[in-house]
Parts: sequence; C-alpha cells; structure tokens
Amino acid sequence: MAPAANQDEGLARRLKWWEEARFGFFVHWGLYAIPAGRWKGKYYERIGEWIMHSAKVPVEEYEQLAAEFNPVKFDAEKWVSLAKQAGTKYFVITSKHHDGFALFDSPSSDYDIIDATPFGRDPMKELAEACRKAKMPFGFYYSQAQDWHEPGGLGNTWDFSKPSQKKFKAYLEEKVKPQLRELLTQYGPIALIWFDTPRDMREEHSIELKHFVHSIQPDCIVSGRIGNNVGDYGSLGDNQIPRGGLGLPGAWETPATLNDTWGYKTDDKNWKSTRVLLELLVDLASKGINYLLNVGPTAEGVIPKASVTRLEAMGRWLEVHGEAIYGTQGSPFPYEFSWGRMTRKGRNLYLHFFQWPRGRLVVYGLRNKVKSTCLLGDRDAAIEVTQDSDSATGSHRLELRIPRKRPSGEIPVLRLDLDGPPDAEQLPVPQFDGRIELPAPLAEIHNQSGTRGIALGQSGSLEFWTNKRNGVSWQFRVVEPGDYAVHVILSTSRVSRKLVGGHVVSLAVGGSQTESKLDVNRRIESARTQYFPEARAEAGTLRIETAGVHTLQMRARSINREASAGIVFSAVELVPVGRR
Ligand code: FHN
Repeated sequence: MAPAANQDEGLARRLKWWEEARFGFFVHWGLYAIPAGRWKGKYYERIGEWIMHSAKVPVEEYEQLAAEFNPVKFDAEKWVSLAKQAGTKYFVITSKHHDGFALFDSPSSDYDIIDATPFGRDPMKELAEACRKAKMPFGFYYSQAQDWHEPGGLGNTWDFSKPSQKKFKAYLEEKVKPQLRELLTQYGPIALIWFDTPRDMREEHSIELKHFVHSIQPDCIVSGRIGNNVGDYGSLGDNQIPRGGLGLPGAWETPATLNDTWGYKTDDKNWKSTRVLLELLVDLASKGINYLLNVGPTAEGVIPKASVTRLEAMGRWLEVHGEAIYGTQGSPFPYEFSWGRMTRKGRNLYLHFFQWPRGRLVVYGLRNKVKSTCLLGDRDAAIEVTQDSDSATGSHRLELRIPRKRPSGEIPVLRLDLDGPPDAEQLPVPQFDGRIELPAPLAEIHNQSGTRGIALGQSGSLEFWTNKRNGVSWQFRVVEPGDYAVHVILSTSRVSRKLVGGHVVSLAVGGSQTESKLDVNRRIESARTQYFPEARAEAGTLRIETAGVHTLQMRARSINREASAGIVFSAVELVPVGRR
C-alpha cells in the first residue's frame, strides 16, 4: 500500500534529496550499550537495545544505568566523517529508543543525558553541528509508541499493565510532543524523524503527530513507521529485501544491520562481509529502495572496529561506482537477474555483476539501442555490443562481449549509454541461462468475490492465498520451446517469518500440466534470506511447444491449514531442462 501521504503535492519535492541519497547511516546508541547484551551475567539472544525488555528489568533498576553513562571517547566529527567516508548521504540517530531514555538535552524530562548522566554534554548538539559542517542531512530516530519507562507508553508489561487509550493519549501529549518539539527546535533543520514500531497507534494519532512535526519543520520527512500508511515514505521490515521488487507505489527504505543487533552487543560477532553489504546495497537500489545501515557504538562512544573497516571498504567501492547508486532508480526490468542487478539514471543503464559473465552476456527485452559502454573504474576495457530483434518471437536481444578476466573490486559495474531512457519489456523473458522468472508483483490475481483474497504484501510476496477457489497467472515470453522445470519460491510474510510448505498446487501452460506438493526442504541461502527465509520448491515439469507469449496458470489443490497467511511465495521459476 502506498503511504497515503504520497498524494501530497509537496512530497516529491521534500523527498527528492532522500531518494537520490539511496544510502543512509543509522546509529542505535543509548544506555543499553552498557549491558551490551548481558544482564546480571546472563546473556540474552535478542537484539542489544531490547535488554530491558528481554531481562524484564524494572524501571527503577534500569534507570541506574544513566549514572554510569559517560561516553568520554565520543567524537561527533569522527562519527560523521566515517558516515561520509562510507559514502552514506544522510545520518539518523536514536534520540529516544524504547527504553524511554532521551539521549539529548530534554528540558521536559529528567530522564535525559544532561540531567541523569555524568557526561554533561549533549551529543545530539555536537552531531547536528558536525553534520551541518559536513553538509550531511541529519535526522532523529524517536520511539513514539513503545516507551518502557512510562506507564502510558507501550511495551513494559512487567512494571505496568497495558495502558488505556486515555493514558496512551496522555503519554503522547505529555512526553512525545514536548520532546519532538525540543528535537525540532534545538538542533537546526532536521532532515527526518524516524518513528518506529507504531503499535496501537490509531490513524488519528499518526496523522496528528505527522502534522505536529510539519507544523514546526515543514520540510522534515516522516518515516513510514509513524504508522497507518501516513508516513512520507514506506519502511520495509528490518533487513528486508523483496525478491523481484516491491510492486508498490511510493518511496521505500530498508533499515539494516551490519551484524544482527542494532544497539551494541559484545557477543554479536556475526558481521556481514563487505561483499555481502555491497550486494545488499545494490540489490535494494535495483528495486529503488534506500538502504539505512546501522552502527551500534559502545558505551564509551566508540564505533566498533569491525563496523568501521566494512564501512570504509564500502566507501572505497562507492568512490568508483557511486554513479551507479546515487540518484538512480530501480531496474527497468521487473525481475532479478541470476548474474546480478541493474540500476538506471537518465539514459544510462548500470549492470552490477555479482557473478562475472566470463566473455559473454545476453540480455533479452531491452528495446533501446546501446550507443556506448563503459566499465566503471576501467575506461579502456573493450566491450563489443551486438543487438538484434527476432520478429517471430518478438524478443529483443542484446549481446555483450566482455573481457574474460574479471575486473578487480567487489562488484564490477558496466554502464550502457542508451539512445533514450531505458525501455524494457515488462513481460518476463528468458535470462542468459534460459531461466524465466515470474515474480509475484507481475502476477494477475484471480480472487473469487466473497472470499478473502490473495494480495501482494509489503514484502513483495503474494500472501493470503487461503482459499482454493482463488488463483494466479502470469504471461511471459518463451524464446526456446522445450521442457521447463517449475520451481515455486516459497517465502514468508512480513509478520510471520515461518516458512510453511505442504500445499498442493497445479501449474499449467497450454495443454501441459503438473501437480505437486510444495516442500520447504531446499532452502535458499543468501544474505537476504538470513532474516526472511525462502525455499525453492520443485513443482514438476511443463512442456512449452512454441516460442512467443504464453500464460502460466497456478491453482491450489489443497492449502496447509498451519499456514495462517496461506500459500506465501515470491516467484515461480521456469528452468529449461538440461540447463539447470
Ligand atoms: O524494536 C526496534 C528495534 O530495536 C530497532 O530499533 C529496529 C530498527 O529498525 N526497529 C524496531 C524493530 O523493527
């Protein structure tokens, strides 16, 4: 669903810089950096900033951490300079997380860094100043609904019972609004307020808070997690990357971790490699989604070395390849490529190679003429281009002869300079390896009236296929007739991360039909499936007799009742038999 505010006329203007930025720097910092994942010697699995909740620490006990918070090594200029070096284009930091502690000078509260800690400095003031000097847009994360310190806030069930709407409203009036006013008046222009976990926020609350922010700073962007689709842009789940693209209107962002936690946790050493981080950045950019990448500094104010080295390496790649990320839009093709991803800008198309094609690459479906090419970082590389179109199959074919030797650098990028803005066939067509991917957002949904229908969720997957009378279909183009193995990519909804198989489906193209039980045994291992699992379920073979446009029909024979969201899947793949 598009954030309702996307209808707002001034929105495109306000969001322009943010959409062009594509890559942001996120900081989760607060009292939770002191326990760093352990409470009274016990280790807690959950993300570091949730320690108060995980260990059910009473407010009075948790409050005592403030007396210890003295981040003497904090250096705002150093943090902002790292954000710059990493190639990020906006900076967002937790001003108040769910623990309720204000990491800024909050005259309306005693539970803030100035009144409650020995530090005596306002890090937000120093960061705002450093960002201003570095021309880096600066924004605040603010947990508007969950506040474990307040009886009127949500989430603390060990000290307080769930607040009534009246109490929650009082909390919004007496804590949230005064603190937002402080954040929006004490630190100069604020680029964005990153609201989070809008639990129990009624639509009227979300709208009112958004107007409140805009009444003080009209250009300040409001994140989608203000709730009820009223944000200026949509926020995907943490570390979430849709497979084939979102298929939803509006601007989007994915907040993401370098390891698994947001707030510093001594024991979390599950760092993603630079290569994986760059792939995630590229993957998101290829779908027109911003990547807001998080660091969790220590209680002393130091950004962990493992974060620094990765971010610096990302920055080095961006120095050479930044033109293929900043100011770009998503791929003109509505599906992913097995060799990598695409982004576009003006008349340029950027091919980001996760796998180097070794000599030759064929792309079907690009209707433009390629005027010239350039391998970023190696302007002398010779690339030969051949283009033709086959009137029998209606397919446009682009062949690139590429040096066999893979260029150095994490992800090589080839720029194609076209005769106009990229114009790609929107029907799924074969890839270089013959595979045809039918992504969820391109499916035609056939819901019987009166039934709860299949819908495209905020994860780029089809969900709520709970009724056998409903079904889906895709049109696609075949270039080489023959036998195709069919795979259904089972996935999870944004809410339930449990992969469920056991459904029986039938798939048919023309007179060829196959029926199979879908299982989740073949997990797809990748950086993105670490948080949102996917499985490739084998679903038989179909014979496609002719080249040209065909329709694949997918029906449900039985749906596993354990799956609350029904059959959830992100794509169907057709793989030519013998080329698997
Ligand atoms: O509960 C928070 C979590 O601690 C962290 O702040 C993330 C960042 O996106 N947001 C919430 C969970 O989605």
